[in-house]
Amino acid sequence: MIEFFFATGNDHKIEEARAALAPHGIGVTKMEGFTKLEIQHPDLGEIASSALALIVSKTEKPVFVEDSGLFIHQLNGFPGPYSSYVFETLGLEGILKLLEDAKTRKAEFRSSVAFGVNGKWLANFSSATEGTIQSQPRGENGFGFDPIFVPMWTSKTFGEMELREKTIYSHRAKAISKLALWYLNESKIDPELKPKESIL
Ligand code: ITT
Repeated sequence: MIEFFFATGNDHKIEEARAALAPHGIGVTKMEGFTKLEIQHPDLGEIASSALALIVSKTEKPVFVEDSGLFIHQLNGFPGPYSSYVFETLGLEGILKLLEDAKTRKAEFRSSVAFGVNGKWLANFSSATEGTIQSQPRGENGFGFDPIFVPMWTSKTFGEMELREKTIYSHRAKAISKLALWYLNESKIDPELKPKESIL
């Protein structure tokens, strides 16, 4: 069984990554003893790549980081890359207040995953999930903005979904699945993708 290491401080992300990678036969271990340094940048891909660069300099294991955010149309993409900070400061109520007279409640979650092995960054994968922001929070599941976000083609918030259902729609699950498909194909032809420690 292939095992990827996920450098994150968010245990919900670990659970979501496990659900997304299990169908591909890939397990997920939380990477301990690292610091995920996040630069300020409008592009999640840049944030993920620079965080990964530091981590791959310290391990040869197959490892990834994921950066994500909620981009609200009415607020010109705010909070975007600042989502974690805005969730901690304004919270759900603060965001709902900003949208009280909104002309549109459209929003999207974006995710960018950066992956490396044998001490090198190798690739980035991105995905997005469009939806709408509700006027009241609903549901106890998940984390962050889950109780106010309804993905397109459903009526449930992410907060009302079980993990398996969120995995169908989730920006993170889609980006991580792209990583899995790429890795499984490329590692057949490129020995550089196999962890050296597993070959020795
Ligand atoms: P790590 O950086 O340690 O991986 P984090 O939670 O700080 O964990 P981010 O820096 O990527 O992750 O912050 C993204 C924030 O965006 C996150 O804290 C949530 O507030 C929000 N967010 C991202 N994806 C979400 C999701 O699937 N459901 C709800 N909120 C989400």
